Amino acid sequence: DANRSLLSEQDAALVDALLEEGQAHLFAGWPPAGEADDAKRKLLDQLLHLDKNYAGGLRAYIKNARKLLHDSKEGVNPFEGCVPSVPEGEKLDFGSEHFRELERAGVAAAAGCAFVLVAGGLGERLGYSGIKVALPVESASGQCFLELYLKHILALGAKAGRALPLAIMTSDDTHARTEALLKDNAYWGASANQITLIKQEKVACLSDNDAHLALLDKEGAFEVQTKPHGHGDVHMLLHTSGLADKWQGEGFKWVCFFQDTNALVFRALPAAIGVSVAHDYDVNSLAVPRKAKESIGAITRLTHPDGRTITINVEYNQLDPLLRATTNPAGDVNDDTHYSPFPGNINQLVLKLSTYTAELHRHGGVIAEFVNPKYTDASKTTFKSSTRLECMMQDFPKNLPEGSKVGFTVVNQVWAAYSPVKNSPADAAAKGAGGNPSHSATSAELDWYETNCKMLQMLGATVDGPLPAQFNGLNDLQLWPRVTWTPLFACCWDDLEAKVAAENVRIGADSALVIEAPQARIKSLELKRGALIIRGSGPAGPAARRAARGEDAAGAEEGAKAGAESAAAGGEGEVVVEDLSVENEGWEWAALGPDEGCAEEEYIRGFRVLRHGQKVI
Ligand code: UGB
Repeated sequence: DANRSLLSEQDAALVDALLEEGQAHLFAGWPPAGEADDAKRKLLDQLLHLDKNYAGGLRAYIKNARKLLHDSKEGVNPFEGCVPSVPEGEKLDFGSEHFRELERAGVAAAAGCAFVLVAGGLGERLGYSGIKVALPVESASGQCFLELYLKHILALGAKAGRALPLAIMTSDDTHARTEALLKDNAYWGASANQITLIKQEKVACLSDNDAHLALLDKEGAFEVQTKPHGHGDVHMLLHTSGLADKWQGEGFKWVCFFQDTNALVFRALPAAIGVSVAHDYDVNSLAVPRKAKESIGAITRLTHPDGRTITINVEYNQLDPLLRATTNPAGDVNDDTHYSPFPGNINQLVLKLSTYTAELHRHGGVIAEFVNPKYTDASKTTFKSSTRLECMMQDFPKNLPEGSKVGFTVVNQVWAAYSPVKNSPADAAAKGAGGNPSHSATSAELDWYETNCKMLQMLGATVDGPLPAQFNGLNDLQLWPRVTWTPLFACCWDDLEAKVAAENVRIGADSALVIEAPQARIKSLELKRGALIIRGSGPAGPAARRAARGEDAAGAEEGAKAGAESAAAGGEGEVVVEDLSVENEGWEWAALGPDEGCAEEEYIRGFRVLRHGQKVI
């Protein structure tokens, strides 16, 4: 009461609401008006901000927290009475005729797709200080994740004759750097209004089971502790920003979600869109075979006691106890395929936009929150440190009405669909040693080359290799020829087949092929050994820019000459490679020595690329 004079009408309404919710401790340490008023103002502003950024405001947050904390204390099992089973879904072989038919349908349907990238997380687990979307996908071309994603969307948009929208969810940790990356690269040719950044806010921390908001223990400051709310925020933001409604108004039919560092997403996503179209799915999750106990969620069918069923992601730490308590005393174990029978969720979702917007209007986009306090002891009365509510984007189907069509699409070849960059070198080596995918910058780069090489092989090219390799303590790696191309050159199987006469292509094991020219056509090529960059007449990509700056051993001039000799001009901007044989010193993927100084991007891969010579066309 000694501070009432400081409060505006808006402040007073919020303070009263908080007092009613038992939050008097927030103001208990306030000296009378006139003392520390700036610090008090800061707290009020922070509370107003937290209030504004949660559907239903802080009051709703506290009420939700109280309920979830109570359930957690009482040990309420979120799956009580549910029986898990392996759901039926579409299982696809990458590159099969069926896959390609679905991909064709998906590419056609992409004219009605909006895309959402969740990129609010920092690479703390990875040991990288930058934003993850700025990481190079691979060292051959140097393209970063954001560039790769955007160019895929541009390529699909070019086929559709329409600019396809992309929303990127950022956080305070990633927002400014994501914006700068886009601007510095002139959006890689996209228009600025095609891309919308939506920033997620942190939520208030809770110090006890009564959902008291946790104050920072900082001398002279009145401030609430905050932590991230999780990638599930994306749904609320697409609602409150009006984007989902806008897309629907513009006639878009599907919205596709993906995460920050899976370069292979667009190798599988168009086929998944095709599956959504074929089954008219409200929700379709992309999945891959999953090793038992691997730390990715499992797509599971849950049957409730009343017979209702739901197909949903069950997090890896919940699946094992659920199986033990119900259908399998051995828990989460591999079957005779050497994989868990439950497919792995890779957080790439295709949602039907009309269903999605209807749901957002129903619940404001706040979905299936959970709380995970670390208690000091079995009485579950105190926490080791403050906790907060969290949410995950893949929990969206939990709120869907009965009868909704929820399916999933498994790509049987993990190497073609999922290879994210998540783990530090040490964690990756431990995972690799345990027989699990390492999900590191090393594996992600090598898997990218493998997928591209195998695509060319499946189309009839002769691709030698792979060579054995060891980087960052990961043994038994396979280093395929370093083949990479921009999505503007080929964003689907049909593109690749049309542009590369694969039966006339031979690629030696110790070689690199970088295709940056959207209009390249390869009629016949023998890349015996060494590096070949095909850049065409468009804006240079990173590899060609590097060569042009003379940063590689053989500069652009030599390359340009060689290119003029061997490449005939086709249509506008077209580069036709015919009867070209290449052999040069090439590029070496050299393992880093112990304590060798290097860039962070190299450190997390365990190698650096030594460029001894190349041909540039
Ligand atoms: N992300 C945000 O944008 N905001 C956040 O607050 C948090 C994350 P993680 P996670 O695919 O391997 C998920 O941290 O959450 C973005 C599934 O739960 O890499 O540990 C972040 O930038 C799990 O079931 O993943 O695990 C990134 O783009 C499994 O499928 C994305 O969210 C696992 O992903 C994922 O964040 C997986």
